[in-house]
Amino acid sequence: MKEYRNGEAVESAYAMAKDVYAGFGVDTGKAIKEALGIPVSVHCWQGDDVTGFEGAQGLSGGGIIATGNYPGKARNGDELRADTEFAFTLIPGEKRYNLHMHYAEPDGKAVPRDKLEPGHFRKWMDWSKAKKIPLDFNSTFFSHPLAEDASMSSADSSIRRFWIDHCAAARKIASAFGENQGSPAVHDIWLPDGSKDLPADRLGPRQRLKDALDEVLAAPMPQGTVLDAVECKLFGIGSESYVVGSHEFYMGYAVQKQIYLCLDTGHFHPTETIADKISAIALFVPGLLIHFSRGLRWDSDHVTTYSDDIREVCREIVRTGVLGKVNIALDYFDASINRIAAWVIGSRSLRKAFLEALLEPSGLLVSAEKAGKKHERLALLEEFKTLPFSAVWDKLCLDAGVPVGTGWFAHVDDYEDSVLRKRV
Ligand code: RNT
Ligand code: ZN
Repeated sequence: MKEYRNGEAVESAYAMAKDVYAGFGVDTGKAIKEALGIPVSVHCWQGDDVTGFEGAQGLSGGGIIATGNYPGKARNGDELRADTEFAFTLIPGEKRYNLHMHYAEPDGKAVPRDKLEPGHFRKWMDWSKAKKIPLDFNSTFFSHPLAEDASMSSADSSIRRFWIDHCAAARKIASAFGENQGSPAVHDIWLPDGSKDLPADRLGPRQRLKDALDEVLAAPMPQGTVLDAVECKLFGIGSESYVVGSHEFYMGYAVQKQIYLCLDTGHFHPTETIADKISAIALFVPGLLIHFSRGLRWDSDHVTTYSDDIREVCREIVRTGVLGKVNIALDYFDASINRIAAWVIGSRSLRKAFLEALLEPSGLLVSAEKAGKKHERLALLEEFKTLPFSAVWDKLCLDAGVPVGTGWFAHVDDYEDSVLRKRV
């Protein structure tokens, strides 16, 4: 497909758009800069359908599923890093990279997940340093024989011990990332423990999970190296009736421990949006981690798009003024389409939503609200929907040195032909 917007066309459309926004008191240049500066943690697991490097055939268990068999998934660290680097050339703005414990590279040895150490992530850390891409991290409580029933909430003390040690080991690795990059790495704890049918005992597993988390978090970590986060979920496949780590559980826990709460946009009731939760929770926790995803019927992990839902979350983060205490991450996995394109679509859509939020003349909304002119507030919201936003977005891409509009398609096609299709 030929991209019709060249540099000149982008600049002239932008010049007009800039004037329109200036009329509303908005500095488009400042908004572009700010939008480009928001670090987005891109998830490694879209590159290989959450398979990891432990020799598994694919993602298994945990109530999450990657469907599809598009050719060319990354099969090892070198391929995943190469695919990521290529995807990053098409994604504007600051980026981080989010790893999972099962992406360790222990040099052909099979090291159990409770025995992994920072050295097993040496290649990732060297890459991170060389490319100046800060890393984030996740314990991996799925795709493992010991996680078939439950992990840190298990009634079996030896299984619980394994996963507590795993989580503590992951936290040390995250801390090593933090040392390596000179700024904290987020360590997110999500586990799938729950029950398909109505449980008789809802308290026991929650008590055990709380005790397990207490033990993991009790280990002191070097100051400023790791940000602990806990991620809730309403339900998953196989945990329709009960999830141990529910929203109330982790919200209570994060507030009590003063750690980060992770809200995944796909982890709530389909009509429930997390936009309204930001300001409420921000008052009680040191920070939030947002997993930008797209829930669709039973699935919480479709490719993130520029949807009303996501736009509202971004607006709310910006309006509330909490960008500084919110870590932004992507979380989805689609194996049915070109995986690089999936990264590019989700990442671009998210930054687009942040740019739009930063361009909102929100001062006018607040003034209308304060003056009791609610009709005007509503009318302004309607007016803002048709501001010449796309011209500013194109300019952001131009400034960032990434293809404008559909200009990235051809690059992905080339990479698919020359690299991905050769992986058999
Ligand atoms: C699952 C959670 C979790 C995972 C990743 C792979 O529902 O959203 O964040 O997607 O850890
Ligand atoms: Zn998530």
